[in-house]
Amino acid sequence: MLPDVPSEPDRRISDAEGYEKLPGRLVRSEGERATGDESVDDAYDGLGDTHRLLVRVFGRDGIDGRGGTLEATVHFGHRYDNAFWDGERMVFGDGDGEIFSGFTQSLSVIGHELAHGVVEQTARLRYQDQSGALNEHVADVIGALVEQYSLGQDADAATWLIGSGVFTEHIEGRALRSMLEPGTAYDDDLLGRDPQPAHLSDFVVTEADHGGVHLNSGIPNRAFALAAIEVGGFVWEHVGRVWYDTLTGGSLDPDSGFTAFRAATLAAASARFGPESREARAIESGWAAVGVET
Ligand code: ASN
Ligand code: ZN
Repeated sequence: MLPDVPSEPDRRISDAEGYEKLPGRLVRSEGERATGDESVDDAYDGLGDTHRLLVRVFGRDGIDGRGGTLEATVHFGHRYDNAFWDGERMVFGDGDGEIFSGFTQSLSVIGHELAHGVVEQTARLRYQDQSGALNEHVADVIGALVEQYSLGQDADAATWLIGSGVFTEHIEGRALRSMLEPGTAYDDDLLGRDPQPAHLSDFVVTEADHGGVHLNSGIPNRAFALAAIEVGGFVWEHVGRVWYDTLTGGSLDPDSGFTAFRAATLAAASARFGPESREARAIESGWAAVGVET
């Protein structure tokens, strides 16, 4: 049940002031006015947007579902080229100014990092191999949904990009990843070409990056985007809802791979919309299009 009065977030933004030391100095707590530091204020607003999606659409009060504080640190490290969830907080670097212009500029990145906290509290997908790619995938789904919900975009209007705005103008690229067209987000002299696979037959077997979790997430990402577009309308109302149900429904275990995850999404779609529903059929064809079948 959704609460009658949607609960408000409780945000705390800290500033690492260029050091790689956490949590940094607390610079903005809930209800305090904008600081004028763009990274601080973008993080504060992005956490608010993500909280709004979770509470209003999914009835979940924040990362832990109990209104716990949303903690973030900005200006982490010197020219630091990443953002991450450390198990307790979201952490954002400023970027080196040559490739990356900062990580709080993208709402989908903020939603992605917060989502890692939600996954840790729910399905606990192990951050290795296929379950790790699914962990990355679910974080991208929530990142994309936050952006779509905040902008009021339907499946066709959505960009399906994760991290647009994080590259400087020197880079030939649209974003970190494309959920709809994995492998096409960037093609740059310095960075090379976006290495994400878009089909199970191109699954990347590697020791690096916990078994290629940021690469192989392209496969479920595309299944999700295709299913969402096939249904049409606001994604958070149907396929997004099914994914949230899958995450919280208790049928996944930490080592679930693509096949088990597919089955869990189909069961969740049947439970919410019916086994012969448009939603269930679209999800089935989304998975088939990327080569994930029974
Ligand atoms: N930005 C990356 C992520 O959230 C950082 C990492 O690889 N841990 O997935
Ligand atoms: Zn991630």
